[in-house]
Amino acid sequence: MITQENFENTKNLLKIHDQCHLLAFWPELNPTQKQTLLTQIEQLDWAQIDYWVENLVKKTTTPALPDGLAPASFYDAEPADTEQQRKYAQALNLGKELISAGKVAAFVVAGGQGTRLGFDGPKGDFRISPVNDKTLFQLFAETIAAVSKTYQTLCPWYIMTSSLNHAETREIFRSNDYYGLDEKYVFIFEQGTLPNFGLDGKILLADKANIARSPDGHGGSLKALYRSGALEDMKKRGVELLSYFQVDNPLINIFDPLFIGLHALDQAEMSSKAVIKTGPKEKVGNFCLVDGSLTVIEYSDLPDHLAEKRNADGSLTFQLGSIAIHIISTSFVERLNAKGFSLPLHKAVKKIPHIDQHGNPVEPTEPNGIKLETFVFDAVPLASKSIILQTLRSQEFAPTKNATGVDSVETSRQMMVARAADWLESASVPIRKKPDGSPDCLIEIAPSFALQKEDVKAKLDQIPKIKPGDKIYLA
Ligand code: UD2
Repeated sequence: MITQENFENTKNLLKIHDQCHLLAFWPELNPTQKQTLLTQIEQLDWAQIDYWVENLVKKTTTPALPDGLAPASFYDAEPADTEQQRKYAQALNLGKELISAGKVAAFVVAGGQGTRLGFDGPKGDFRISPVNDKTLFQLFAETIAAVSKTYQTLCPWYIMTSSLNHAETREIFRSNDYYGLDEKYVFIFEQGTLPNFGLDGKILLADKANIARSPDGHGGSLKALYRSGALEDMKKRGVELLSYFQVDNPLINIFDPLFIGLHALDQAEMSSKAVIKTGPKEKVGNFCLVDGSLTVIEYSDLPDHLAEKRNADGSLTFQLGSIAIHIISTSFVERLNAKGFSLPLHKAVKKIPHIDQHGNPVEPTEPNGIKLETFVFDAVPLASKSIILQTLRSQEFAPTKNATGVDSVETSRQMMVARAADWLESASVPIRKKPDGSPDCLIEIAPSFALQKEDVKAKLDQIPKIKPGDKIYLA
């Protein structure tokens, strides 16, 4: 129920923050719309909004990075010496034990849409696999099923969606019968949103009764896990570690016992996988030490002179790329939320549909407003301990970002075929190559057939002779 007092309080609040236009269409709204709008206004973080407007929305300069950035240290993909060999072996066993004990869950952030792919829907529903045309969601589900079978457990799967695709994602899972997984082990929850701003600092209206908002970034996952009840659900199940990954990476090794084990052995709170960057400006985050504290600096924020800086041997000084693969301890998420925390906001200038002061819809053709979002890797410096494990790009990172070109559907499929060929060749299965070195056939290895290279050797009797031009599906 809206009281006059209620309304007056809101009006005053808006006046103090110079956002009175949000009530411009009040007389035209019906009671339900009025209630909706008042609730939306009340729920905004008014303690922060003026700060955001002054320091982010209206600011055209980017904040300077601290001096003295140093490269971060990391665990090599292969152990460097015998001492490390022992540690990796111990970690591998511990990782396996933790997975078997049901203490590790899969966690995918899937709030993004397939817009850059030219695909109108949740990105997880994009068909990516090279032979059987499976969707990203299906590949992940099959991996989780195969891991559960191998480790004789049931691995839960947490899926974060956004306001853009929550209902649709739920329906995709329902209509695909949860891809054969037990529905009780699939927890789908929605991330939060943040208001959109005009370049003048005014909050935009989507229509006369609704504030324009957008998802709060994958960093929002750390709050959404808590608010949605997912964390509570994990506690009940005894889940202690989350294997965090992005929806666009079909090569993800969701349950990597070595990574899980190193994180646990070192008592880390949030750990990361890294690849050696392809070049100074590859579009991945950079692992850096800032005053001794591990921090990820997005490629767009790392100045050229640092991105280009090289060691005496010619390698990049900041060579470690963040590929958005993390192990996150549930106790860390709990600790952050229990005492209250906020991640820094990053701004993006975007085309944002809204209504103007006359109530007419505006469909911008040029960027006209600001979206704010948080990045999950900004939680790394908040962790009491954080490790990095290097991984091989060819085995684990094939982001599907664009329709064509770099990090595209095409490169992602090529990498899936190349990895499958590599796994077969490692078991001495001959594969003919084209002059450019890529396999002269299409191969898809389903997770049920092999989760890792070593699994292939045990199934040699199931592999047909592969001829150039073949399309082979191994399941
Ligand atoms: C991200 C990383 C980049 C690198 C790269 C690897 C950032 C800012 N950069 O690049 O450093 O690791 O990935 O592929 O993250 N998502 C949500 N909710 C949101 C926003 C995004 O769930 O509000 C999900 C999205 O569905 C996807 C992931 O987060 O799974 C990454 O989003 P992106 O594709 O926009 O990330 P990108 O390309 O900026």
